[in-house]
Amino acid sequence: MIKSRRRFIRNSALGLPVLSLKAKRFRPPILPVVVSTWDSGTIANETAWSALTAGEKALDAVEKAGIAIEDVVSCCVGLGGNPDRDGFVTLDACIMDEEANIGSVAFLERIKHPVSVARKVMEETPHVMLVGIGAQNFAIQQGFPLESGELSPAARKTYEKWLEKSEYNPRINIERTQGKSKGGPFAPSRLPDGSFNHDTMGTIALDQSGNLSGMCTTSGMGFKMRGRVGDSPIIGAGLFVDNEVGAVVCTGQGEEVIRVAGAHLVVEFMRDGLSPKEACMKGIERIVTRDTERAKDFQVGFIALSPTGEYGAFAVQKGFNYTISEPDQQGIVLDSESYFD
Ligand code: SD4
Repeated sequence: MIKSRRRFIRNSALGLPVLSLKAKRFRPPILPVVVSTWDSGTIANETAWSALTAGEKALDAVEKAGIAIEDVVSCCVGLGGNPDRDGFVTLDACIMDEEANIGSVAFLERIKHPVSVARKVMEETPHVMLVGIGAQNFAIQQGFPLESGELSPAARKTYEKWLEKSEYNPRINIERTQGKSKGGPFAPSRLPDGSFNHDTMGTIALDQSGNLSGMCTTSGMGFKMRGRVGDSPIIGAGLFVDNEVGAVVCTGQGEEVIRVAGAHLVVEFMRDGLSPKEACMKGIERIVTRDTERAKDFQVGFIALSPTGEYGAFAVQKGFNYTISEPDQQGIVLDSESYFD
């Protein structure tokens, strides 16, 4: 009784119809569904979609999506990514399943598949997060090969260019995602299929049994300080899954996402009855309205998926897109709406 009264008050305060939660619960689910950040998410989605339609669990599908994108030499995910300002590539990743099992690695070097190491942390250790040399040692013990640590030719070139000025400027990153940047340290790299590659890869999936899981994998912001960790490996910031409510993953300036525990925040808005897109929009509003002037200088994008297969996205700046696959259509890239034009 008290519980439902609280919900009534909360929903009324949001100006939402109180029955919306109930109504949403009866929407027939669309299964399976996979949603990934960016247009480079087509590779992740394709891989996850094959797994989901073969009847695999959402957890397996999102891990396979992460592996697929980590295999691609890109500026922002995996060992081909841009290095930190000392010239080392450091990787962050996490994974979460329908039972709130979680695993995460941060500041991991010379290991090709951080998403799989994160899953091993989840399944083989009593902990939820390993970092740095400890994470690397654990990965080696688990049979992951220690890679050379050489920068990819593209990252080497970009790093040498960056060293000329040694500037750390997230603003350039925004211009790049808006297609304005003509080059420089954050210039986009291309994937083998010719499409532009972008940032952090986050994938959330709903499997044929109606269960949700998600993963996030990244080399973090290029030219970050050595030791810097962003939102991507932090459960509740870069990724959050509540099987009854929804799954959310994000990309962009990690510091701003961590400040508001972004992915968890958006899931909680969904718990209050908002649709995935409305919840993403409210999450972005929360980030922007802390300091609207400063928000003009960074990008954050959320994607969200509900247990009934409804999805949505919202970003601070325009230029964010995401890839969806569902029974009627696969590998479709959608442009997100944004707070700023
Ligand atoms: C980070 N969120 O390390 C990641 C990077 C990213 O767009 O998504 N860039 O903060």
